[in-house]
Amino acid sequence: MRLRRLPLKGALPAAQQSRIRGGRLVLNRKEFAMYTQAMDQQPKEERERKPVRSVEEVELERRFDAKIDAGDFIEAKDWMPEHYRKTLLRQISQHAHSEIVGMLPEGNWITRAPTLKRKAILLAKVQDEGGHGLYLYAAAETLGTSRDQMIDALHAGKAKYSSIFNYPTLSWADIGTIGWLVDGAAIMNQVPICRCSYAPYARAMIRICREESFHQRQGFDSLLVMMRDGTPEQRAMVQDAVNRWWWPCLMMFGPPDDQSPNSAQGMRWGIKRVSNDTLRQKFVDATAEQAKVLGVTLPDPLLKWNPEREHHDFGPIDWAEFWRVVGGDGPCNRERLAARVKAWDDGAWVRDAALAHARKQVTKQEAA
Ligand code: FAQ
Repeated sequence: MRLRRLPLKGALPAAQQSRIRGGRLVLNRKEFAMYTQAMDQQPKEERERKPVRSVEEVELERRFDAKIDAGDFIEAKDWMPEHYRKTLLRQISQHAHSEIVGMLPEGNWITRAPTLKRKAILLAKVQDEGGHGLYLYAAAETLGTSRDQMIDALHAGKAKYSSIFNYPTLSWADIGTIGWLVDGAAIMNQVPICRCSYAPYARAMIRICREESFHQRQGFDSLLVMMRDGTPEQRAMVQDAVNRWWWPCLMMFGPPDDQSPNSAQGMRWGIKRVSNDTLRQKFVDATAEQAKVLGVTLPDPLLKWNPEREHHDFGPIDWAEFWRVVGGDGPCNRERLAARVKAWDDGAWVRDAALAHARKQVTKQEAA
């Protein structure tokens, strides 16, 4: 078995640190690849061995299940099954990473916004995304993984973030389109998470969804102005942006239900309230009507209202493209990660200064 040696002691989860030998961590290749995907740190044999559960643990699990069935919330201090904790950690950390990587495509346009008003709106929006990342990292930390560990995993390319942020922003119309479609898809997915069984995540989502609504509205408004009052070139720019973003937005909801390995358990535990396909369909139905108001065409010749289903039918999604992007080979994966790592490194002096200031305050207080 091939081993990887990593001199990373302080930056790894406790379960991994316990296997540090002589100051170096020894992981087999598979464990290394799985780091943060499911936060599974034990060797395979240990994971597969049926755990011997105490009577007390069985009772705790019974009470936990009863709470879930009754629709009660689980708080950070409550007992929870290890798999529930890991599932939440996986989803919340991916969500947090999506928010801060999501700042990058729009951040590129802050200096090029066409008016002072649009610049102020975009600045506020990008700052909001940073704030969402913070609420979500804080919620994930309540599950026992530090923000540093999550950020390390992101920067090492081992943690997922939403596929959508690996597409380029080529024109100003992309910024309006991200607001309308990307934030629109994000809200559709996130409103049900306000009722997630894990209370710290649900609480964070309530505030995030309020802010996302403003993001969606500002995007729609920006596109509407260009479509109503713009030149033919500006209208063509909007149509081009919509053509490029439509299909990747449908992919944001995740794989089809019958190919979604995490859905069944996520639904059972009330982490996920509505399925990937149901949310995708709701999004298509809502945006098809909004597109008419805007005067843009959605790039799908098969998109059509189906009176029997009372939903829009739509064309096949290119899932090979989705998995390619999720696997790290999208148009901008490398660029996004490099920009994130650079921002982190460039900001080291701010973190150092904040820590030095905090230390000074403590010394002053102790001396007083
Ligand atoms: N991209 O079994 P499922 C935003 C992965 S925030 C990449 O269906 P699950 C705000 C999935 O993780 C956007 N990977 O998984 C904003 C899993 O891999 P794993 C982010 C994806 O968890 C706007 C595998 O595929 N929102 O946009 C994607 O039950 C504008 C199998 O999938 C959230 O994170 C994807 N699109 O359902 C910011 C919401 N889809 O972990 C800036 C919270 C799936 O087993 C500007 N998350 N995968 O290795 C969720 O609701 C769920 O995690 C889903 C996936 C629905 C994303």
